[in-house]
Amino acid sequence: MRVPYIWLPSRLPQDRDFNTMPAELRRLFSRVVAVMLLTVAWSSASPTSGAERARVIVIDGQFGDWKGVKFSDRKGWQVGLAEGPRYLYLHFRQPEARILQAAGSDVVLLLDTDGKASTGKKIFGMGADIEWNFGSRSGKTFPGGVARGATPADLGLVIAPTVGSRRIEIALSTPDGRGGVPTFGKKVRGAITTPLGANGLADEHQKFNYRRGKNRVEEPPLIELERPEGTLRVINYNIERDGLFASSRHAAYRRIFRAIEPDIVGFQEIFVNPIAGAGGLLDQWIPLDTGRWHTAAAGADAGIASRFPIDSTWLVTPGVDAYLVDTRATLGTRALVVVVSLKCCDDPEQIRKTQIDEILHFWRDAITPGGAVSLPADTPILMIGDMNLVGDPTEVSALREGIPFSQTGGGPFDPDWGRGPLLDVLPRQTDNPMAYTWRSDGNTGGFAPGRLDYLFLTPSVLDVARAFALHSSSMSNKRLREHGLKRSDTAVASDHLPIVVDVTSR
Ligand SMILES: [Ca+2]
Ligand SMILES: [Ca+2]
Ligand SMILES: [Ca+2]
Repeated sequence: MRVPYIWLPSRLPQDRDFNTMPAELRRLFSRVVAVMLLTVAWSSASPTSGAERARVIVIDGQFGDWKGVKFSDRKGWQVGLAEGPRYLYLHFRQPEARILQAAGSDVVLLLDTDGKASTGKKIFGMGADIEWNFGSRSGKTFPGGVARGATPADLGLVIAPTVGSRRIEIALSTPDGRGGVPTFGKKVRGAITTPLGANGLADEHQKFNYRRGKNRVEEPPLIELERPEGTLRVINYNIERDGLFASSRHAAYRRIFRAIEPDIVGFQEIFVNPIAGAGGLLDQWIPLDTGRWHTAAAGADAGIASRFPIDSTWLVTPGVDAYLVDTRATLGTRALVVVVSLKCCDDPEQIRKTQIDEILHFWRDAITPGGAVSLPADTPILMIGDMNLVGDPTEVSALREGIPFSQTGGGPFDPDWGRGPLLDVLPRQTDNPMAYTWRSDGNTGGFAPGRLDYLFLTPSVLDVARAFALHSSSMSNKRLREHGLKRSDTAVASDHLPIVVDVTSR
């Protein structure tokens, strides 16, 4: 079991006041905002395009969906609530950025789910039925007035983003009276506070009230699993410590691969098995009309399987490979696929930053004449993988925008062939208003599901036709039947979900 989060100081660069930034930083900040707008535009346009736009909230670390939801506000804390058919959604803005699930983060959520002071823990004039400590990643419910330990899975708790942020959005399941989730009544009360002072909790706290039915939202439309005609389907799949090769998981993987039918698969966590073995399994499960699946790996961990020939392979840095795939049959050109497994968790964060710099060094070389590697201009590039981005949010922007941490490899550059930043595709689950890609119910660290896996691509030469994460547990029986899946399949296969993008050449 690897613990996927690390500790970082709570104050992060985005706390800086925009107006006091030096000009260079302001320029950088404007670029970040532009990219964020691009990402929001994509994520809000894709699920609703063509259909009447219903009000939806997606737990994806983007906050445009909360616009207009009323906030309580006291001493720099703001809280807003909404509810959908399956979840209660809560958004809060903190006085400063935090990595919420890191030891030393000191935010506690109290929720009086039935609005009755007579049930739950008596505190701040209410009866809190759920207490969740984000920093220690532990919680309690109070059935019959007795405290009982609760996990994120017990509560259906999902948190975004996984990187440090001032703004946080969470979801809690609302299946009244079922499982470990306390009953939700007509009125919900709560408080966000810190575990200091008397009572184990700070006197300074942000209280809030919510009347059920006030901010109702819909769930986003289902995303179809089929690959749109004429597109190239690229998926990323962290297979959890060679789990693809465990025969006990084969039936689940077979159903998943048959439901998704990828053209190219980027793998992570192939440690001891040969990548050719992955190709052999795909030959059994989703055989090609002619020939066999192509595979390549430059080292352990990352690897690729492809319907199309793989012309070149580079070891970018340990855990990161790049492959030139002959995708001329669908894209009209070859594509570079960078498969990434960044250092996780307890490892020093500097390792991950060094890996990011080495990726950017390779990238700049690849899109520039001379040096060790040079691609034909405007070659489509995808970067997919388990990024393990769980700390400093600038690790995401560094990759997307081409901003190395160290100046020794050169300064910032535009990774989309000199035209700007990469697109962060940000797929959400087909049948769930969530964008998490990692979920390990009962993990000893108490971590809530989170977004660890990413798909980035060069938007000036690639269009996205469809994108999603497959999470079988949140699909209806009808949908599971339609796609030949079993409810437990994605959880049996891996602690990561497969994430999918269908692209065409622009
Ligand atoms: Ca959101
Ligand atoms: Ca109560
Ligand atoms: Ca070059």
